[in-house]
Amino acid sequence: MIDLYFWPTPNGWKASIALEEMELPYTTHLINIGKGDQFDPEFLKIAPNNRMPAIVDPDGPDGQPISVFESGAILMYLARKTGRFYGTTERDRVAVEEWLMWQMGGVGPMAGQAHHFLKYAPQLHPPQDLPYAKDRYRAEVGRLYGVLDRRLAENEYVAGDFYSIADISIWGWASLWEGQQQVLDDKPHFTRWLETVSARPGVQAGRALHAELRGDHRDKQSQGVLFKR
Ligand SMILES: N[C@@H](CCC(=O)N[C@@H](CS)C(=O)NCC(=O)O)C(=O)O
Repeated sequence: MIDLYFWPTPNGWKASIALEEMELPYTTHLINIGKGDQFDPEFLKIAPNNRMPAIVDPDGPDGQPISVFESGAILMYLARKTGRFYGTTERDRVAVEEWLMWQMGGVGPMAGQAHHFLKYAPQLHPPQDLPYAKDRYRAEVGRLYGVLDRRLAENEYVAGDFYSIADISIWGWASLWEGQQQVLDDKPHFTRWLETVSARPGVQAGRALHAELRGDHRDKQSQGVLFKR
């Protein structure tokens, strides 16, 4: 059994979806980020950046336990462990890593800031309604989704004609496009891909994990822990 340290967010879904897709049994440990569980000294031993997700695999390399933090590293570790969703050739793997890094360095941070300035900051006390920041992150997410749409015009999946951990990494953030104030009318390939990936049973199971706990960080405790306000 792999131990999954999790809260239902786009970064958390990468790990839960990968475990479901790879049919790896796991035990879920909730890290309530609105209450500050990410700062628990025991959690910091496996995730020193005080962010979830993280995993502990008791059957790691050489049969010894291993802990992994950073969702991209978790995806790569699990894909190597199972030999699944990483393509089959060196060219495939390079493409998977290009798009996985594109997600980790681009879509995740930019969409995260878009959520912050479009949804969370205006709810703070006092409200932080910052038009420049809203415009900047909305536009950058739109630019990234345009890149994705053009890539998907020529490839069924993001790394090529095969489903991979790169798709898994992008899907959760992309599925929340409305909250990022995006339009998809001009992105038919993105829309087609979103529907295809959303229909996968492994994606649905990973997305459903503790979905009832999803919050909007409106309460004062969450705002204090997450935004230091
Ligand atoms: N680069 C990290 C980002 C993880 C991350 O930002 N997780 C958020 C939830 S989506 C978190 O744990 N936030 C807690 C906090 O901000 O204190 C990864 O991909 O694993």
